[in-house]
Amino acid sequence: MLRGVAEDRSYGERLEYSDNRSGSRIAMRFVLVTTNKGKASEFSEIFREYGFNFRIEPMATPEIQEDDLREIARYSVLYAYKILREPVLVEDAGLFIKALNGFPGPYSSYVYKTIGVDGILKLMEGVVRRGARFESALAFYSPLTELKIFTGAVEGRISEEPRGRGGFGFDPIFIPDGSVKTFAEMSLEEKNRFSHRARAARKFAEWFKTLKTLPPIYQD
Ligand code: ITT
Repeated sequence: MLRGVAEDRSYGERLEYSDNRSGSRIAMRFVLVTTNKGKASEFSEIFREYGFNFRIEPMATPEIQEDDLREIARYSVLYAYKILREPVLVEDAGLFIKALNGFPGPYSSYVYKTIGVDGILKLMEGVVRRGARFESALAFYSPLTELKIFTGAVEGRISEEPRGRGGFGFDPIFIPDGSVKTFAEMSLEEKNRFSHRARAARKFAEWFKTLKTLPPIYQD
């Protein structure tokens, strides 16, 4: 079985892995840059399935004003790379509500911190068509691979009231299509079966694992 290293300095978690076939450590590794612990847990769960060798760096990166999440992620990953000088992965995500013409979209982080879940529910008072979608844009940069972007999305609707205690951000008011639960009522594994982040993360992971046949991008 192939295993990897997940090293999380900031959140106090460290997992050791080795490649049982050769007994050697895997040299390919990357840094996941995020200040959001909820995101970090969701990514970790998926990357663990793939046995990736990564660590989490809670560094804040500037978020440029842009409508396109991919552009925001692209800017952030290059900013992070210039500081860390290691293969780096960042995500920009957002909630797009149809009745609000896509608001809060790229401004989700700011809107969550200011008006929050209750503010969104107020804006949605009396609104019958409650369709919404979460989007995720993942940007990876290493000198060997250059810049790569992976996206994921999940359609759903905004609930009438907040439900559930799990997850983070707008999870208590988002019900993905195919479920009656909000994301906050789901376990992490269950949310990962639906979420925008999990979809983008799996696309990245499927691509990243093919790099194992290329020269290592990072040596211990
Ligand atoms: P980093 O940039 O440090 O990764 P952040 O929380 O600022 O953390 P984003 O800019 O991608 O990350 O944040 C978008 C906001 O959208 C986030 O703070 C949440 O409020 C919301 N959001 C994104 N994905 C979400 C999810 O899976 N569940 C609930 N809310 C989410």
